Amino acid sequence: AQPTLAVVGATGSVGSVMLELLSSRRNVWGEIRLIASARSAGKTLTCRGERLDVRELTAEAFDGVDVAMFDVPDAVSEHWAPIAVSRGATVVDNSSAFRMRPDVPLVVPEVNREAVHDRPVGIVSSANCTVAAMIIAVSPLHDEYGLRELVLASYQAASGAGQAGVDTLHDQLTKVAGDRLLGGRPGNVRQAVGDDLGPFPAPLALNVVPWSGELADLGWSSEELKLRNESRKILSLPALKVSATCVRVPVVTGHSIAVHAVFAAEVTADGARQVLRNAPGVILVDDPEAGEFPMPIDAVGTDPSWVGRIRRAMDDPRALSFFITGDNMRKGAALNTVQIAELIAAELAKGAPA
Ligand code: 2RA
Repeated sequence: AQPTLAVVGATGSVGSVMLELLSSRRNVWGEIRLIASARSAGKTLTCRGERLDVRELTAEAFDGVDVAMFDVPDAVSEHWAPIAVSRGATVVDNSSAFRMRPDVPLVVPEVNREAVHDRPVGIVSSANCTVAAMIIAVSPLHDEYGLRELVLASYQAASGAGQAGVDTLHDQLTKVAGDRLLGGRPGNVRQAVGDDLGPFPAPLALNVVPWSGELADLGWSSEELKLRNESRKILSLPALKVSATCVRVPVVTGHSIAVHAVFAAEVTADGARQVLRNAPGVILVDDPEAGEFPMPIDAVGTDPSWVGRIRRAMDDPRALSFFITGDNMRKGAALNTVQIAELIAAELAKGAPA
């Protein structure tokens, strides 16, 4: 029989993308069980053309479940993932709760799919949305040229902060739209937006906010440390030098990252394009003269990382600069988690030890 899949957080914004993917990808699942918090339980959602009732998150909800995908806040994963494992499920967790634990693999299938099979506590973590988009392009270049350092600037969409982020951006844009000069007069965006900041520390409309996540050590944000720590773990490069600045931008969906990568070997832009042209999960869009760039408005709703603006550093033949955009709700969250779950389903189908 095909494995039973649970979707925990099914009513959330990432959860709904998971259901969409499960309905459009080749089906490898038997029963699909939708699970959510008590306040969201009882809703009925559609997946694979079936109307499914959303069940409340309880221990019993995991009885008979082979694989459980979680897209819930860190604290909820922290508490419930071990319970799901104790009821027999293998957990694929999209929160950051377990990502840096040495006994939990952190996986982006295009880069390190083999890590899925070594999961001593029955949990596999999916990577941060910005990391997932970036690492898919950086990894093949590392394989070819030997990565030594990453200097990153992210341009992260409002939907990375959930539905609240999207609603806040929409409300703020409504308030600032219409007055063509508003963005050009000091202080007026703050005045127009008022105190409706939602999940952001400052107004997002007509602005960029150089912050994502929570305050961490030495002035770094938690998001910037994720880009450093998760990249090191996924690439197995514990000494990789990473410096990231994570910025929220007034985009609904689509995270972008400007990358400066320093390698051991000399690189050329054409050589890098050749490597990326054949890389899994990458679309090369690199023709500035024709106005072709990786941009959120094109990447949204698609699976790959869109990569362009590839050029060799003017002052270092071992360094490349380039730009990446990916749909943070799909490959950044729902798709990466679904792909990992499918790898586990394939393992179960072969009768390997779950
Ligand atoms: C964000 N990467 O964009 C974080 C969580 N999705 O807010």
